[in-house]
Amino acid sequence: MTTTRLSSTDSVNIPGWGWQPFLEDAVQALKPLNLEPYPVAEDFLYKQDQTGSKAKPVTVTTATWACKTDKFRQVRAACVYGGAAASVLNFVINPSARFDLPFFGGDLVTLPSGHLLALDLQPADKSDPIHTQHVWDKLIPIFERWRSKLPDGGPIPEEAQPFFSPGFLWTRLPLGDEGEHLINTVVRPAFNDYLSLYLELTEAAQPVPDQRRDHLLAGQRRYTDYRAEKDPARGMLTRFHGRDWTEKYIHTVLFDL
Ligand code: DBV
Repeated sequence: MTTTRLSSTDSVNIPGWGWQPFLEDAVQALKPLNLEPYPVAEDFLYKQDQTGSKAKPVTVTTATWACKTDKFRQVRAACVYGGAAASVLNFVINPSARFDLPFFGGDLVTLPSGHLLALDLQPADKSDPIHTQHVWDKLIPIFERWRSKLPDGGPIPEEAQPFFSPGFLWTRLPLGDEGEHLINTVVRPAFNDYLSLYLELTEAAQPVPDQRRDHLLAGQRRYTDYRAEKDPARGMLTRFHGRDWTEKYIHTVLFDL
């Protein structure tokens, strides 16, 4: 078992972790882009702790995969595994503000209560059609295709609205064979479709002037601040790894703009 990861682009290998194939798909899709490691402090590359009761301890692991490219300021995957207690892949691509690109976001979460699955290309400024329209025109047909095969995930907080696209794919699935089947036959191909559209948009993106960059950067900061403040994983990560580690992880790795 490899527990020493020296670089953020070394492969993540957490025995038993169910989201490994999704991360491998993403890394494969990114490979043509000339990936450089993204600096991540050792304590966040691979963190293992014990949680649960004294009688029934559970080993929990959080590993971070990350890279950067010419057009991506940061690509990072937070990989969390605590056996039946939790299995998570949270994957975000943060584009450089030099390009009129949304964020790629995937949140694949398995808890004892079931799976929560979210995919989106999220805008830095939802009110700006130059930023959104070319994305949404291509995203919505892909969204429609996969949404029809999944139950709706239910309401999301009103305050989160400015950060979602109309192609936000959001579902909750039960544990067990039925949920597993939909993950393999719908969620995984949907993840790959969203990512290939994102990489196609990235390839076409041309640098914008300074003034536009500043506008996009301001929107990116609003998004990142919101995600850091409202991170739904805060409670889980705090239980697993403690409050200091978790706050540093959220602010200096996960949402570090
Ligand atoms: N979510 C994160 C990070 C995680 C993570 C960095 C490191 O942003 C995991 C892990 N998400 C995570 C966990 C839960 C959720 C829930 C553990 C369950 C929390 C719990 O029930 O205890 C999508 N994720 C959610 C919820 C939404 C999203 C809407 C439910 C929130 C709630 O019930 O309050 N996250 C949200 C989203 C993206 C995203 C739209 C981007 C596509 O990453």
